[in-house]
Amino acid sequence: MSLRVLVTGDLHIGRTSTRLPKSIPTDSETLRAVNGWHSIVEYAVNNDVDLLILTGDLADEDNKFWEAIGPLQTGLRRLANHDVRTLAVSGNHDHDVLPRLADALGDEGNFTLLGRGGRWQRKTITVDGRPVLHVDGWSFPAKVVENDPVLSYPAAPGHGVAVLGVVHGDLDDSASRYAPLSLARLTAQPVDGWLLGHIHKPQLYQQAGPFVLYPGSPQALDFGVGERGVHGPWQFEIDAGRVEAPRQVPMSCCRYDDIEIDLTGVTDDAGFETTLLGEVRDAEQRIALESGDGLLALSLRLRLTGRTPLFDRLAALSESLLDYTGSTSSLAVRIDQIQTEVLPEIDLESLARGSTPLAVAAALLHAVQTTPDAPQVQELFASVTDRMNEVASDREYMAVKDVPSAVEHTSRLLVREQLNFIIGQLVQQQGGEP
Ligand SMILES: [Mn+2]
Repeated sequence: MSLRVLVTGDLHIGRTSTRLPKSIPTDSETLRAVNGWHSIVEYAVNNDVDLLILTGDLADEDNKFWEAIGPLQTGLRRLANHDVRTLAVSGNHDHDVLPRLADALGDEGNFTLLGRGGRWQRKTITVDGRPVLHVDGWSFPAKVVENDPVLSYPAAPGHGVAVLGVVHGDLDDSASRYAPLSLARLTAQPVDGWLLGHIHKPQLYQQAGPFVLYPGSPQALDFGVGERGVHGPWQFEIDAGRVEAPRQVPMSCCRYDDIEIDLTGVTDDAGFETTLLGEVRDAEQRIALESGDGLLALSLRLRLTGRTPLFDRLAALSESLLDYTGSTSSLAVRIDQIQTEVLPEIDLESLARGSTPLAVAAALLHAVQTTPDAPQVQELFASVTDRMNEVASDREYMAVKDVPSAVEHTSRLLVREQLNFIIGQLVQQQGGEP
């Protein structure tokens, strides 16, 4: 009497994956988030899934209602025809769309929207007339919810039947306007597991007490913080009241990733080409293995690091790499960006002595690398972040694409990149080798 559960969320039907290889046209059907939904439906039908749980933000926005409703309806009917039940909660993006969808479906579709209007609701799943799982769900009643919905969780006992909680919200960010959740409060509840939505990065918290799972978006959509790495729904079994730990089913048709390539020891042009090509091919193979058969497109950002005498010619040397399209016919590759943090072959610490511009820059880079939490370094990151925000919100730059958003991660990268560049230039002005 086991029950197979598949869980996913944050599909954002209506969006399209971007920054992918040129061989895949940007208007290709393949890249639309809705295809992630179709893949999940097919997987559920072909793999004896009994219950599909959706953790909110299925549709991107209210104005995507018509784009989302057709495929969702078709998919839910197909699932119902194969005896797959579907439960969902709404998130901040589809607080309005999902209730309309549930009303439009009526009794067909074997679909239940749980916790309408922000009121917890329990649905009991039975197999052969016997209860095997209680699912407690809460749906976003509006675009913004400023308090933790788990505060009103009724925590009804399962009486020997497994219990799962489903809610869309922001974990451990108490200032969030999207249902701030607390890991401590979640794990203190008498449930076997929590299934969450909102964060696109897949993440499983396993500790004493119930597991807490963000399944993440099933299809990666861009180079955003949560989109890198493997994406797909998660699966687990429930047997005799026991809930297995969820495991991810890699499914996304596209993948975004960064790789770091250390160029220390690379001294000539041929060595540079061999090293880069070797590293990119290794990454391709590793990623193809991890990502499952559905992977069609890979977009990579390279970060070049280390010390090499080629440091001042890297831009020219790596230019042709931007035309790279992959080493197999089954996986199209795009090199999206090449970032360099490469120094000439110098000893940073000895260069940092004194008060010349070069010494000051060298001391700063040394501090950034070795003591990133020092007040002076933190101040530098903060002022770069402020300046980046200023530029990003300036009217003059509104039309410019790819102005990086000033998250701490980007400002740190930018500081390191620029210090490397400045030091490289100053060393060169001094006549090459220091
Ligand atoms: Mn959300």
